[in-house]
Amino acid sequence: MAEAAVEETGTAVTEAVAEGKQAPRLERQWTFWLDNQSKPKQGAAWGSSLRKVYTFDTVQEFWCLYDQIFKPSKFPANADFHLFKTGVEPKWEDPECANGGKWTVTSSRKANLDTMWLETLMALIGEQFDEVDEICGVVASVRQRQDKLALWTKTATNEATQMSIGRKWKEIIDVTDKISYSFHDDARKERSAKVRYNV
Ligand code: MGP
Repeated sequence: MAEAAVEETGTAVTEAVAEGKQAPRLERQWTFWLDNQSKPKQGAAWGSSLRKVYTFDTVQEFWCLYDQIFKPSKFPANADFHLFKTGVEPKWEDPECANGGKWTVTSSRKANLDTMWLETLMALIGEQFDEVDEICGVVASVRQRQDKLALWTKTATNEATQMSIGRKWKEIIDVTDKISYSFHDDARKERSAKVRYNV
């Protein structure tokens, strides 16, 4: 889907929701972001194509957005999708993420990525994690070789909390293979950050 179409759909969702009855509010606001690097500009800095797409706080808006835009399998390789708490930017530089890290799960089947992504989105907006203050958001990365999903959390050094989140996430996305946690701080220093925890 072209960027312009994403924008148009966002406007249509706003109008549809405005016309509708008062929808029940979610516990908090969430923001979808998109980084479409399928046609990267030469020499462009990381993040130059990262854009905030839509902020919502009702289930109604969530389903409109998910159905019409945010199915990772619809996108070409090298697109990243994000759902983050509103106010937190999906960057290591954000104060909420700066001392954080991420649990990562890989998927070699497109359909699988869509399913895990949707299960994770529903768990986040439905506040299913006990350590809710520790969650920053989730990123789906569409890649030629292997798609990825990463759950970003706030305090990387808090091993007990991260392990608990990792276990819960595996249940939610129905994964039995080991998943691994890396620190953003390590990723800043070297291209492939070492694994700090496994669950
Ligand atoms: P990545 O996309 O997190 O790694 O970072 P991945 O997914 O293993 O690689 P990919 O090739 O499949 O995308 C890739 C590179 O992007 C990093 O080495 C950084 O140079 C840059 N980068 C990624 N993130 C998330 C950030 C960020 O938050 N801030 C900055 N400054 N650079 C980043």
